[in-house]
Amino acid sequence: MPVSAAAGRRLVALTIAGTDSGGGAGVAADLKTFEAHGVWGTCAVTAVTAQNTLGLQAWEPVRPELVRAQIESVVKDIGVSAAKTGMLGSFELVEAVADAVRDFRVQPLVVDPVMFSSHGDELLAGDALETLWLQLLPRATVLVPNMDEAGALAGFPVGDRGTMEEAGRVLSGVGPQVIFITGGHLPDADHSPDLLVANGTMTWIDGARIPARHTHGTGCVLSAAICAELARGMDPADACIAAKRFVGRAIAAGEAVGGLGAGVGPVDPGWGGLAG
Ligand code: PXL
Repeated sequence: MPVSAAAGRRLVALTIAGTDSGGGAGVAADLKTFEAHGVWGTCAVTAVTAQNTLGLQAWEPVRPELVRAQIESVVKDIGVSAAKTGMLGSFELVEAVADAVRDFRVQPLVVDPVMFSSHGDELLAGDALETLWLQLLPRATVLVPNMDEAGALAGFPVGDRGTMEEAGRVLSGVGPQVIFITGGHLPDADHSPDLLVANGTMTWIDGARIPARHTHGTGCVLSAAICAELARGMDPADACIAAKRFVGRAIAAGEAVGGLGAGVGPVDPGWGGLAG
C-alpha cells in the first residue's frame, strides 16, 4: 500500500457525498475506487438514497451540522490527503460543506457538481446552484462536470465541442485550478472525448467509446479516481487523464458481468485496480 513518506501512514481520501443503497454510485462507488487505488477511504454522508438499478425510490438529506461533524471528525484525527464532493442535495448542505472545507482546510478538493441521478432524478435543488458557484467552486482544485452540469453552471446549453469549450472558459473564471468536462453524451459513436482546461490551456483528451449499457456510477468513480490520484500526489491535470483510463476499465468490468439487477447496472471500480 502507498504510504505518505512524511508521516509513514496510509494516504487518506475523504468523500463528502450521498449513499446509494444499490452500491453503484455515491459513497459506495467512491470508497471502492479509493480502495482500488490503495488509498484509505473515509466519508461524510450528506444524504441517504433508496436506490437500485431501476431508479431512485426515496432520499433524505442529513442535517448540515451532522455533515460538518463528520468532516471535522475525520480531519481532526485521521487527516485527509485529498477530498471530493458528490451529491449535496440542498443549498444548506452546499453551504455547510463549503464552510467546513474552508474551516478545516480540506485540500486538494475535487468538486463533482452532482445534479441528477442516472435515471434523471434531481439530486441538487435548483436554488443551490448559486451557492455552489459562489461558495464551493472557488475552493475546487478540480471541477468535474458532465455536459448537462457544465451547462447548468455556465448558464447555456452544452451539447457539442464548441459549447463545451465555451463553458470551460466561463467556469475557469470562477476559480477551479483544473476543469474536466466529460463528453460522454457527445453524439459520437466511436469516441468519448473529454475537455481538460488547465493552466490556461484547453486540451481534448480522446478515448474510445466503450459500448455499454451498465454505466451507473461512472461520474462518481471518475471524480473519486481523480481524488485518489491527488491523494497519491499526482498533478491535477494528470490525475484527470489517469482517472479517465481507470473509468474505462471500470465500465468494461461492469459490462463484462452483464450488470446487476434488472435495470442500468453499475460500473465496477474493483476491476483489479491500481493499489500498491
Ligand atoms: O452519479 C451521480 C450520483 C451521485 N450520488 C448518488 C447517486 C448518483 C447517481 O445516481 O445516486 C448518491
